[in-house]
Amino acid sequence: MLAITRAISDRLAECQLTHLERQPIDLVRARRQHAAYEEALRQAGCRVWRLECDGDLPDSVFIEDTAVVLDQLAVITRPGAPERQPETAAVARALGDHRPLAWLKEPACLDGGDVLRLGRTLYVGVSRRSNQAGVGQLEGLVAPYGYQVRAVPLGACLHLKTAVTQVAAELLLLNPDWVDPTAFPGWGWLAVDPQEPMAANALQLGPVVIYPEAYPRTAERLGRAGLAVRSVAADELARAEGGVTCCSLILAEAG
Ligand code: CIR
Repeated sequence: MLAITRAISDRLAECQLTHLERQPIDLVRARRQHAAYEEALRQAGCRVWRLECDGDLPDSVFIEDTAVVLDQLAVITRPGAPERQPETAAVARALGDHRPLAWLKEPACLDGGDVLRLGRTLYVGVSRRSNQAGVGQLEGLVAPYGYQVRAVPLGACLHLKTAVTQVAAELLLLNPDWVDPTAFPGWGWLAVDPQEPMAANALQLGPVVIYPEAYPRTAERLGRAGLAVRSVAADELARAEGGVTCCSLILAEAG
């Protein structure tokens, strides 16, 4: 597996914020945590390719939002925050070495954080960042490869993957206050601890679940379910509303 990451901008503290108050961000600490996250990716079997940051783009570390990468193609998104749209250019250049590219176009808006791939179905959160035109265009691009696209209504959270992620072969981790579990037929699910509403964003890589150490109660639930939790400190990027899925694009490498 290849994990593409992107270095943290000096302007991270000017990031987009939707649900959090702006607070100071310690850049040194954020970069240390980001490097430790990359190390966790390596230990889980990924080759890590860190793209340079564009210093003018505060949120560019959150690379997940710029593309939806499938085995057959990469769809370059049109992020819902206009300030974030310039982030896609460098990511498209990098992904062009690995996949045929397709682009979402105005009036589509879509953040990769709103796209949860479960087998051949792409669930897309209709959020402040991703609209129906984004869902429709994505469907048009991926249907020829046998993927279905399903729009999912979302509660008061930033992205679909703030509310639900896959943690094992047939198991989701979700916050039932933000997404209806019946939207994912055939999937088992585990709820986050009610005291940890932000705890549904986990990054599954094979048998390992990379998971923020800030949510010990939910981590215990994952452990009780028999999952191998690899804990990472991610609280500094969480001040910018970033989670563990959003700091990488994971793709299978050829050969
Ligand atoms: C934003 O609001 O766009 C960034 N500050 C955080 C994006 C996090 N992305 C993600 O979870 N996929």
